[in-house]
Amino acid sequence: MSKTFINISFRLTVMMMACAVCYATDPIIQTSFTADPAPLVHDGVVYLYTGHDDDNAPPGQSRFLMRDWLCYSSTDMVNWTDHGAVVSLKTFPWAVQENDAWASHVIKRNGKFYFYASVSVPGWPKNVIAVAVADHPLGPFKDTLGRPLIDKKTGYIDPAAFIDDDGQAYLYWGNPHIWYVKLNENMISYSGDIIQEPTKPDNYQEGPWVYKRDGWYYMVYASTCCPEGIGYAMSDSPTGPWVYKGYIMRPDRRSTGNHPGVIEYKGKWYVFGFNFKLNFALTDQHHERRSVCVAEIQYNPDGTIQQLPWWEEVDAVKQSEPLNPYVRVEAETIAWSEGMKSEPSSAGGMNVYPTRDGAYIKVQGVDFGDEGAGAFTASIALDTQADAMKNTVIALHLDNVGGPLIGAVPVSYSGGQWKRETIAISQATGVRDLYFVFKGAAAGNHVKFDYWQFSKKGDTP
Ligand code: FUB
Repeated sequence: MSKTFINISFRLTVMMMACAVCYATDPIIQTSFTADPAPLVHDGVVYLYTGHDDDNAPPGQSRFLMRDWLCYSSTDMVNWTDHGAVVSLKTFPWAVQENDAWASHVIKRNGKFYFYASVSVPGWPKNVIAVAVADHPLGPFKDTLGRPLIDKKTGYIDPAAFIDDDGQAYLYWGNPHIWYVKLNENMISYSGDIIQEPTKPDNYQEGPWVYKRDGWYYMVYASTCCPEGIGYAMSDSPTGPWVYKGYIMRPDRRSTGNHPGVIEYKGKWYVFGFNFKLNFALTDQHHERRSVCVAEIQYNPDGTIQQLPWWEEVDAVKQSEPLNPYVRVEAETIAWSEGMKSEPSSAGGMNVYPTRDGAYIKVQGVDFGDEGAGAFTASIALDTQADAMKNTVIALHLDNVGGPLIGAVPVSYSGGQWKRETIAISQATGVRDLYFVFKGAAAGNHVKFDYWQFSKKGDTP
């Protein structure tokens, strides 16, 4: 055996064992179909608001089925905790209730969180912009106006707010034109005329996202319908003129849309968008069942942005810090999953459940430390005494779905009530990817998993 082969093989083994390079996998949410990402950084946490394409969205382009908006959070950019629907059409009782919960944007000001979204009202044109307010990024969000903030006119979709350094806030929106207005300090009213931006950048289609970096204003947007890429323009003012600078991501036939959102988090910049990878893993028919993706972006010295390849080819995002397993972790904290769904938990927050035997969750870059874990506790529930479920376990594997087994939690009948199960653990040290594999779980929604926590060797669970 050659020395080179031994070295490569050793390096690969070390990477797998120690998770030397911990990556996210696009799309970043697999338990629901998500679209129109609107990330917000608050108190060291990324809150990712998304549109929600219903699993039953009918086949065909532009046949959206959207009734609420979801939220996920992360502190490492690869493990995302599911908070479920934080706003729904019910928040706006004056809006059409069956559909059209389109793109949203959340911004904070003076301790409050302002949620702007496209909804529809009866008649044509139908799109308007609603606003709701909360004291916390996860809500509850309340419709304080009881009517649209921006009323009917063609193209009133895809709101995005921006607050300049001088405190002036702006709301942008529109397809196929860009509109903007100056928001008042209360963020739920505006002053002056609604202006149609005269310097609409090349390829602009929809989904504007405005931010400022190093004195430059950036407008990032879904471009070139259809398919959509992500284009961007720069300006020395929040009201333009906007100068087109090119693509952050070129359009690709694999996706009709690509509505973007951009943030800076822990010193790195990220662009979010979406693809149809999960839909096309299920069927070759187009359904409006989209999935949010993320990639890191790099700036050139002149402030322009380096182009990225399409989502399926883009470099995976690096985990910004390892996950601590010695505190309570919500089971709906996921880097990647297959066959899993989430739902509101009877204990508050969300829980997850497997929809089939072999369904699994990957939690990336878990730091067990040098001494390692001695025990594992999970809050689980089972609501059936069916023979088929008698031997169900949650098997804990490291590194990959069939990697070293460090323990298996028996899932026993609890009448559907939450029950804590603790098992002994061995051989979990260092930074490793952790897999929860549901073995013996029958189809349906019977095994529920709410949260988990490891105890260090020698500590009482
Ligand atoms: O999600 C519904 C619509 O599709 C959004 O408002 C647009 O930006 C496009 O992504």
